[in-house]
Amino acid sequence: MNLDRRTFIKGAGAGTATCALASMLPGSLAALERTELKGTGSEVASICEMCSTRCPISARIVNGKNVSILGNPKAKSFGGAVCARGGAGHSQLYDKQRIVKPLKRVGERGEGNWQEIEWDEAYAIIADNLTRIKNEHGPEAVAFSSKSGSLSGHLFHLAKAYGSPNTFTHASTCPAGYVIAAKAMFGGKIKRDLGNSKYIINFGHNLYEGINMSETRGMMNAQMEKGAKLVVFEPRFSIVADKADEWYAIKPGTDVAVALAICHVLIEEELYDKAFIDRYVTGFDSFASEVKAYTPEWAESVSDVPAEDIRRITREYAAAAPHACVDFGHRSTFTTEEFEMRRALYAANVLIGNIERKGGLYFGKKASGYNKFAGEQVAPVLAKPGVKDMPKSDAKRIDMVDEQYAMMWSSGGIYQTILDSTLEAKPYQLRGWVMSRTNPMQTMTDRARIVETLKKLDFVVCCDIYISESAAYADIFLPESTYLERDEEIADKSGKNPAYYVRQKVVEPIGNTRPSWQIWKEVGESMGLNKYFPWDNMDTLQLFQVGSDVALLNKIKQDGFVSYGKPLMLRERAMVQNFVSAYPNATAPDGDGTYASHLKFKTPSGKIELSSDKVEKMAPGRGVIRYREVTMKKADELFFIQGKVAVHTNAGSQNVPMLANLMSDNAVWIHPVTAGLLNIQSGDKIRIYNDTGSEEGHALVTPGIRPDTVFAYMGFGSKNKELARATGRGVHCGNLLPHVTSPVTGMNLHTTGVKIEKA
Ligand SMILES: Nc1nc2c(c(=O)[nH]1)N[C@H]1C(S)=C(S)[C@@H](COP(=O)(O)OP(=O)(O)OC[C@H]3O[C@@H](n4cnc5c(=O)[nH]c(N)nc54)[C@H](O)[C@@H]3O)O[C@H]1N2
Ligand SMILES: Nc1nc2c(c(=O)[nH]1)N[C@H]1C(S)=C(S)[C@@H](COP(=O)(O)OP(=O)(O)OC[C@H]3O[C@@H](n4cnc5c(=O)[nH]c(N)nc54)[C@H](O)[C@@H]3O)O[C@H]1N2
Ligand code: SF4
Ligand SMILES: [Mo]
Repeated sequence: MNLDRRTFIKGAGAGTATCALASMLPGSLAALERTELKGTGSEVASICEMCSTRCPISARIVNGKNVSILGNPKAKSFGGAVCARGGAGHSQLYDKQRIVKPLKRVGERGEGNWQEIEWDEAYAIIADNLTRIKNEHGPEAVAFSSKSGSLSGHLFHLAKAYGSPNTFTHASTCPAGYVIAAKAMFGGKIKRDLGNSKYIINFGHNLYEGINMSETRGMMNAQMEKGAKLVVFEPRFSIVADKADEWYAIKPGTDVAVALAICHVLIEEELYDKAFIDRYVTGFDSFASEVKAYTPEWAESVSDVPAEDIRRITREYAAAAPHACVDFGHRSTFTTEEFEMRRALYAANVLIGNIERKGGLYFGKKASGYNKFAGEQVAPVLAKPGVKDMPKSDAKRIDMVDEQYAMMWSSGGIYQTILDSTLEAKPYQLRGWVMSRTNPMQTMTDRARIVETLKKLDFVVCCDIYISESAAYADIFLPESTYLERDEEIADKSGKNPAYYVRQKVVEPIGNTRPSWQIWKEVGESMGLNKYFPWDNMDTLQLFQVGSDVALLNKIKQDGFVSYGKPLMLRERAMVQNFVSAYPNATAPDGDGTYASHLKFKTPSGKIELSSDKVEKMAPGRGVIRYREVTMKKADELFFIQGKVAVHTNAGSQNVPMLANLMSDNAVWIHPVTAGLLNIQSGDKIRIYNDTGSEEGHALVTPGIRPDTVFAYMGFGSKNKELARATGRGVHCGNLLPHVTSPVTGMNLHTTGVKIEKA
């Protein structure tokens, strides 16, 4: 076969990102279509929730049944496509193992005995218990947690109405590292324009498996259509590594050394953008003096990446500037030095001045700011539903974010402190936990400690669509309607120009399920908190958002995804000119034809803070980005790292029939030399263990990993009996991860040490 690299990329990109459904699942889907496609069909535009990327979709319905899900063609950057998981939405929807009636636990927590009850009874039990805890211990004794999104908005509204400040999203298990680092340096979140990048340096952002449709497609297009070069630093041969021009098997946890060495070369060889630094950056001098020591030779000794390659790659990167980018990644938690790592990656972008340039980093252009530039109302500005005079809690949060993690947003919080508060009364005793769309047993750390926590609490409520491993320990289980059965608020999806989209009910709910907004409102009402829930239903909320502009609401619903204006990057002349010619009242461009003078940062100095006094005050010693050695494992252990797989979402999709059919197990990747020393062959049963836990699984012997490292896809090996297709299959990562919290970001750590032996 004569396949060149581009053909490979094309094949892989399609396989992971778009075509897995079409090419790999003909059996079940085709069968469904053959039997169902005879009736009248229609399409509903909505939003996927098979992962929290939340892509715009178009769902096909025949005879009242959802038969297929495609991307919404109106959302161009998503390419009108969904990934394999997005395409499997109806398999989740119609899964017979989904829970469609509220449940009450009978017997011990986690024993797996349940009794179906009516919603009213569930609400009454919840109201009794939450009211009792509030009266006896104060409302702060109950924690509320949910993956962020519409759901968390409604759950946290209930928390506020009830009086508890203790709300948590998945922040400290996923995005806090890169978001907090961006806050420190740029004053807020920043995006990457991979699609227009000519040179991409990637530190373990596995976009061809950890899929985000628009970014995955962006990177695919950059590589395939525009000839972008991709360099990947990754301890294992991931799919992104496979599709890269160059792959370096970096030692786990040493990315910050290589990133700082790149900065060192940029400064030492004067390859950085001096004019940009002078105009927009503060703290350059102290940064430059710190990185003097971080030579490529030093970085090689730390990371195993050859010094000469670091120098060459840096020169190539600088030559492609400003249309080049060091990808700052997504899931962090590789080491306790996440904050330094993400800041070092951002710094390598700042130095080449790629901010608000094509192929670099840019800020989202939401309606209000965009309209100001345009001098007219190009995009509608939506109202935010809210209630005045919500109760204010005087209690401290259990994670003490104000004192310890001042840059963490309070609705995010340090999730894992729920364990410390419950088990050690730190800083005070927690008594109840209401969780929704989250499965901490798998996705936090130290599963055994979470079991203890859930057993010790007075009262636990879980809202999910399956009895997840965590839900298995609930007292009351509330079955949410899946995303294909519920309406939600209009959501902002702005990129380089404003855009909105909306989740709409595709089919009527199966069984007796309800959407989150309704569940948490009704729980509130059952506790007598009616005045904090003045809206009737989702229609009322949507109408409020659009200021009763029914035509606008209908347009957003009809199209599913509505984009306004023209893409705008403030330092791209052609874009600014395009913008100005479209809007006669637009702000006048600068002398050079750009909006460069309007680029401001919401930091204390109004500039990019390469080094930061604010950070220094908050975390002494961290004002300037610095390398610190971290110990992630014992000398005789192997690094244990994890990642996403293209056909599953975290720990939430392993029971979905179509996806379970594609993959139901995670092998442990081991290098042949290591495997040889341990007398292990591919397929052998192995035990993987450390001081935190022990798991049994099987080995995949592959040269695609460093000899000192083992890898497993996360989310497998559930231990509860309710997830029949997923339970007991594979290695449970959360059972092997100790409970470690990183400074500044509050991230919990997902890399640790393990030993392996033949089972
Ligand atoms: N060891 C290890 N841990 C990790 C990671 C890792 O790579 N390794 N990755 C981390 C990352 S990046 C993240 S984002 C977190 C994610 O961790 P979590 O936030 O816990 O999310 P998920 O595992 O995606 O899914 C949580 C639950 O949502 C349920 N669910 C799905 N749809 C719905 C719905 O519509 N309504 C309701 N109520 N429930 C629903 C699923 O059944 C599942 O039980 O995990 C983190 N934890
Ligand atoms: N198919 C699919 N897509 C997803 C998800 C999913 O579960 N499935 N989840 C979504 C979510 S919530 C998120 S946050 C994103 C996450 O997307 P990514 O950030 O790409 O997340 P991961 O796959 O967890 O991890 C990244 C890679 O880092 C590597 N790695 C581990 N340790 C190190 C290290 O020290 N250095 C370097 N350089 N690399 C290391 C791992 O081998 C892994 O391949 O994906 C999203 N998209
Ligand atoms: S990346 Fe895939 S699963 Fe996630 S929202 Fe998009 S289509 Fe759905
Ligand atoms: Mo995530």
